[in-house]
Amino acid sequence: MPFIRAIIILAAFACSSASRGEEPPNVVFIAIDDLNDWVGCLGGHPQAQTPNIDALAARGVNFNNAHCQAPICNCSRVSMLLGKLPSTTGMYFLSPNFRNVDGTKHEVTLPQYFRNHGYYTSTCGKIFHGPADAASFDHVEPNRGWRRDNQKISYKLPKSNPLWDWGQVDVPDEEQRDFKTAEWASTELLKLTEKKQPFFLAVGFHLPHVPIYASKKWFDLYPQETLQLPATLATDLEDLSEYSQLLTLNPTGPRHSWMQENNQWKHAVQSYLAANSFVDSLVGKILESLNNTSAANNTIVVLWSDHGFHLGEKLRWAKRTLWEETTRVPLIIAGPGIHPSNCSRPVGLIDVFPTLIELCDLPAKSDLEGQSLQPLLQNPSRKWNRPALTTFGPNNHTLRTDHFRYIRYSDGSEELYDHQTDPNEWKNLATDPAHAALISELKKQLPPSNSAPLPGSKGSDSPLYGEADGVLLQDIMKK
Ligand SMILES: [Ca+2]
Ligand SMILES: [Ca+2]
Repeated sequence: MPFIRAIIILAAFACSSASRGEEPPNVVFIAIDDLNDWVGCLGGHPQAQTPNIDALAARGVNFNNAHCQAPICNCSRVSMLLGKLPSTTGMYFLSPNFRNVDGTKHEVTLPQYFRNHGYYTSTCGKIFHGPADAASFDHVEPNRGWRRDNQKISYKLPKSNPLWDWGQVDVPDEEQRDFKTAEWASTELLKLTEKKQPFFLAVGFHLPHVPIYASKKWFDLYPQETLQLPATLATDLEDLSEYSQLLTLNPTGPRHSWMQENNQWKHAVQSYLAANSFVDSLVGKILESLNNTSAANNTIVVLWSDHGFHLGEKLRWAKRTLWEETTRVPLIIAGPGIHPSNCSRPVGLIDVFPTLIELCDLPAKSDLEGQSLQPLLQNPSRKWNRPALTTFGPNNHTLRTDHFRYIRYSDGSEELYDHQTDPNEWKNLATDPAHAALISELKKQLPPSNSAPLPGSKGSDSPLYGEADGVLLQDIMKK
């Protein structure tokens, strides 16, 4: 089998190279877990310091209206890496692993597609939710380094997931897991450039996912005395359906009222910004290493996060909403032939798979549901009538256009926000007759059918279940 695979790879490689008459570009694929728009180049928090991500954005296309297709790790990553919508696969929650169910176990992932077409694929850190998919990579580097221990340093939240913690740690940066990942990737790049094959290097950072820890150096960037908190509106939830309010309550995270009463809001914001700056420095470490190789001018860099994160916006914490602070993600594509610019057209992570195929001149894959962003890479302000779709549980969808966000839940309740006048999504316009025609048009663009959750999904009985622990949110509300 290895021999046959080698023949296939050589044939694919030869064909691709012959048709192009040049070396195929390499891909460096950098994922950051739970990073929202609190990045300098996205402006989500006015004090965010991320000079390395900003520098990457300044030499590539910064998609500043990019959105995930699902608002939690597993289903977001599966959607992106399989190039299929949650409503198509039935993958809506934190489980199952897509390789463990009949409907998706034979799917070819993004890195696997590159592997099948002559690329050497190598990875470390969190790309897939859970262990790296063995079929996708020639090499999987194990995680190393400190991530957390059992000593919580902040507060014990009532009924919370043990991962929920934040604060400054004394662990040296060099001993932490994400640092080790970046260190490995920097060395791996040197090895990969010596290979005869093009490479696809996938690097996944675990921060700023909870527990949100960073060392003093990064906390010192954000003194609490001058730290700005996100804007909130005390009456914000009053124009939402009960379903919306229930769905968006994280079953394992803190309540906003608890964060305020325990004087932890500012501390958590500080921790999140500190972790972002730490990860940003590690992105810089990888890109500096890349720049020191002969592959620098022939490598496409893609940087993305699997979904955003609320830190009090709309009186919510973490993800699991269909609002801007959860759906919006960093997405930067830089590389040969890509001219620097900002693109504000709505796009999705699902579009990355067909984009990379086109940029690397691999054969088109006909079953992908995303759309190549190559036209926007060439002309970022061109017409683009495709809204970005995000789904949380069957039949709960949101569409983001240039100007609006429309949400429709499975109980029929709706929300509409005008981002030109209301970037915080405070005023629900869905019942305003002036927008009836717009809503009618947007409704037509929702998936016409929605697959049932895959067997083995925790939370499959109802999207109102928190899949992490099977607790019904209504019960949580009563506590
Ligand atoms: Ca995540
Ligand atoms: Ca409101």
